[in-house]
Amino acid sequence: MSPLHPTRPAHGTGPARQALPSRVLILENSRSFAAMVSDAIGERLGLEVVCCRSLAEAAGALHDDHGVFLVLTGLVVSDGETEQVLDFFLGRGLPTVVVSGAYDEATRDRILSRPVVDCVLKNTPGNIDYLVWLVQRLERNRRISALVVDDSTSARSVTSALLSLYGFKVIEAGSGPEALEALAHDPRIRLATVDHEMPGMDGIELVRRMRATLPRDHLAVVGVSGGRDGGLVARFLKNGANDFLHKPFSREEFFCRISQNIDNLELIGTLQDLATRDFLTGLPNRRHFLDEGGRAFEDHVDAGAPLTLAMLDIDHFKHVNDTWGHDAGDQALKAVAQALQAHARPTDVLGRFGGEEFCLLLPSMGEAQARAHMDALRERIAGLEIPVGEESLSVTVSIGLCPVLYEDLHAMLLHADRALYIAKASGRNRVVVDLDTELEEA
Ligand code: GH3
Ligand code: MG
Ligand code: MG
Ligand code: MG
Repeated sequence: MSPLHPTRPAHGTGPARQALPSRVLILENSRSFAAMVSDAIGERLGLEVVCCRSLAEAAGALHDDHGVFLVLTGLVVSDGETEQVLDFFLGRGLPTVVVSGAYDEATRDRILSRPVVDCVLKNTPGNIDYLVWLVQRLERNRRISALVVDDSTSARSVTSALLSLYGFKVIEAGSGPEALEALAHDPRIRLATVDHEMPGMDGIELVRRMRATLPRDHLAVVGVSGGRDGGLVARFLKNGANDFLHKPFSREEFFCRISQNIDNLELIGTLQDLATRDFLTGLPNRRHFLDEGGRAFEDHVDAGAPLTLAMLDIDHFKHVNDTWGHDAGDQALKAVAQALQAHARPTDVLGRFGGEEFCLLLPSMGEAQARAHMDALRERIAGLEIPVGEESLSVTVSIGLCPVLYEDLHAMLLHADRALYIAKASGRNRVVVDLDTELEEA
């Protein structure tokens, strides 16, 4: 694998969310508008909102450790107007979005001459949706690194300042080779703006090289140029750029383009998740398990390392559904999936194999170790109290193990299934290891 290829973070594991401030402050003298925005943000994004009606109140809310990462503010409150309001928040270094009922051109220009994130018009159709989107975008940007590639120091700092304003962590590179070096070392870079006119390696060549290792679903690339060469945009796009910006660009155009590209990247991630995850439990689905498991199998064959496959099946699950109802059955499946996930080591490959069947592939574990590891899981699952209304239900699982690397993963699955069948037949709620014998012809 090329050294440039990033190690992809596992699904759902990002930098810790709780480490970042997560409150939104709204300064607004209309109680009804503030309540509408605050409810929408709270309900749809699960973020805490602090509503204030004056600068004095806002000052009170912004005590030490206030946890506010974003301000949405009107321009007129009882103790201040436009300039005082902007000075108040910008002076405290808080990312600020202005939400106001009306702007004349001059006011709007005056506001945009200050480093505010955006100007939003109040009381227009769709504006609440836009604000919710904006808050979510700015909240998420904080976990994304952006790379600015430009040989001009001044152009680089303008773009960097904008990206920082929108919450991204920014990394700068003054040339193509520097950019490739940065990408090789930081898999969190998900966005790059690339100037075309650079000495040595030009922007198009750089994009081509980036794409050799970084596909579109990992890195969004926006080409930038001040040139007027009509064919340039097409060449950027054909060589792998997602989008293009002509210099000089307006701040608002820049923000829209960047956000759209990041949104797309996330959308692809979500779609990939839908294709590889089981909807009910969030575990990898059968197909994904077979793909990942197949790879792990090959690695272990090559390395001559031990590998054990475990197949789990919930006991008398039909009876659980019949007694408690299908919804309670679903809750039980989720609880078992959670226990599995919590019990698995980071290197284990797991998946929901079918209805109430799960698989776990245990790298570097031979028979004895795997048996102990799976027996502990069996006990853990038997100890679960799964709430159903006022009551709770419990379930047990039977587990079949195949500790031998047969010709492929499929063969290991057949052997684990045979052991599972024996576990069921001999009383359930137990772990059985497959005998190292030929399978009988079905
Ligand atoms: P055994 O101990 O022999 O495994 O008995 P069992 O009842 O668990 O096995 P059986 O294969 O007869 O029944 C499996 C049941 O799992 C039947 C099916 O309705 C239920 N099931 C499969 N998928 C789901 C699901 O997503 N949600 C719920 N609630 N039930 C499911
Ligand atoms: Mg240049
Ligand atoms: Mg079954
Ligand atoms: Mg079953």
